[in-house]
Amino acid sequence: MAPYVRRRAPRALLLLPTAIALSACRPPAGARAPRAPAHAVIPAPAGVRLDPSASFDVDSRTAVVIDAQAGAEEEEIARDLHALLALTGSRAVRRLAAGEAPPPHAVHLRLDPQRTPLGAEGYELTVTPERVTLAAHAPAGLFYAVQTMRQLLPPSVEHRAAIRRRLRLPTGQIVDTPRFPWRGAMLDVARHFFGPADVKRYVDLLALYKLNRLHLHLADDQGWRLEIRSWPNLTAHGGSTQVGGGAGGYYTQAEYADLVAYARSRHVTVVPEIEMPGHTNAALASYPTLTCDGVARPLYTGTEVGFSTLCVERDTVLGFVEDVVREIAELTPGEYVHVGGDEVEKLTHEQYLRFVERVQGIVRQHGKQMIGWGEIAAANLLPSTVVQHWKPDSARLHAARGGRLILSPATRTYLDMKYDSTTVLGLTWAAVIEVRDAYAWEPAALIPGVPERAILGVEAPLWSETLVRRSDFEFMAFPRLAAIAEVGWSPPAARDWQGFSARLGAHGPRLSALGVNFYRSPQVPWAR
Ligand code: TNX
Repeated sequence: MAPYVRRRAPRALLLLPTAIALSACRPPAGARAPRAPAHAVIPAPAGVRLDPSASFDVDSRTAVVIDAQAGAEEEEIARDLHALLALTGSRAVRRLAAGEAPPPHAVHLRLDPQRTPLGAEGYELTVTPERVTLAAHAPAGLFYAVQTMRQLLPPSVEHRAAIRRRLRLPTGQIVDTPRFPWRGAMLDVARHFFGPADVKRYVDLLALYKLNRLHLHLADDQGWRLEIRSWPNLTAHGGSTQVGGGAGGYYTQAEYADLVAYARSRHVTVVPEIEMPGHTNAALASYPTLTCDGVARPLYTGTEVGFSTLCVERDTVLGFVEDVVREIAELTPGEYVHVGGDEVEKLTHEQYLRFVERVQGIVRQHGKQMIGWGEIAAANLLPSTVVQHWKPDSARLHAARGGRLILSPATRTYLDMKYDSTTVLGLTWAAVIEVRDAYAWEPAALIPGVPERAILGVEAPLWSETLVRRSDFEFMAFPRLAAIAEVGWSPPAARDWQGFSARLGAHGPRLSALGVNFYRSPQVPWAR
């Protein structure tokens, strides 16, 4: 039996919602080793009933089946599940004939048009000893049902070469929908550049925790990382270095499109960000026409902020913004374009607000919704524009006008903050953030006067001034990103630190099997 499945428990307890079922597993006061939780699913599902005294065993008889009328997305999800289970008896996903019932030992994936309460991302997972049924109203829900099933299986499911790999699922039912539609992670590929393979790997890990937005910070003072065909020097020159003076790099449009498609197949929407009018030194180094004095700036490899700005009143600058937004909008199927807008120190407030409003118009003309950091809320924004809160600032103004916020409080969600004073990587300007700090906060109580309905969701930014390699950013992201994922997905009644830390402890072997370089926080009872 999997180490994290409680061996024997009174049935009645297992029929309660997650929080109650988990609190029943809390160790008595004074006990040292916490008992294994009833399950180790992160984020905690909204409703769980499990009976681990019986199980569905994956073996040579197991087949993955889809309905006769299943579409391409369902089939792809089923194929991924088939690959995860490394089924030996059946070579492929089987499509049922019209009206055919799923055979015994089947794992059956089905979209059900009747199940509207499950919404765009909810699912129902039902396990009996004979069959597993994953049902959803939409493909993303089926995808998340698979992620939950994966986490109910032992960590060896993450490595097909594991010896004595015995895939067993506890019986029961999970019915689950997310609290917020926006559950994001941001990766700064501008300060240090990370190639497409590293980013894809991050997407895979986001999907495991049901995160659905990857915000890519594509341009900053130190580098411009996305090819813009009408302004080729942005990447040719502006992409040629990074913090510390390394070689930098950039994504061609084909690489970016491939990344977007890869993320999409994992139900992650890529949100591109081009910072403006500040944080633009790489652009100012590439094109002197973007500066007020007509002199190109030198490339910059330090970590100061606030010193650069586009010359916002020049026509060439608005033409530049228009070209960049147009090319990005064409490449990006998602609804959003992020334009930064933070930490502008070299313009008057009036110049800044006027520029933000003009950029909003350009983004809208290209059919996208604008997102910007908290500072933009002082401008005259459309309610459809989204403001990303990161420090106590003007974001609440936007909620007051009916707009929505993404919550990224730096003291809770900034994955570039150190875990404690001994962490080698990262910064400390906002806080040191242990795993419990990242977990134990309530979005609807964060900003006085900003109610739940004004909150689109949560996002964890990972700035890369001190992060050079993939293993660096994984160490800062994990396990705190799992905490943020639960803040964004789980209903408040299903959340508590004791339960979360016990479940997180069981993810240690899973993250190790996936090869993730994660921080072994002393706050977490890691499974061995
Ligand atoms: C603030 S958060 C910034 C970034 C830095 C980060 C470092 C925000 C909108 N701006 O430019 O990289 O702090 O933690």
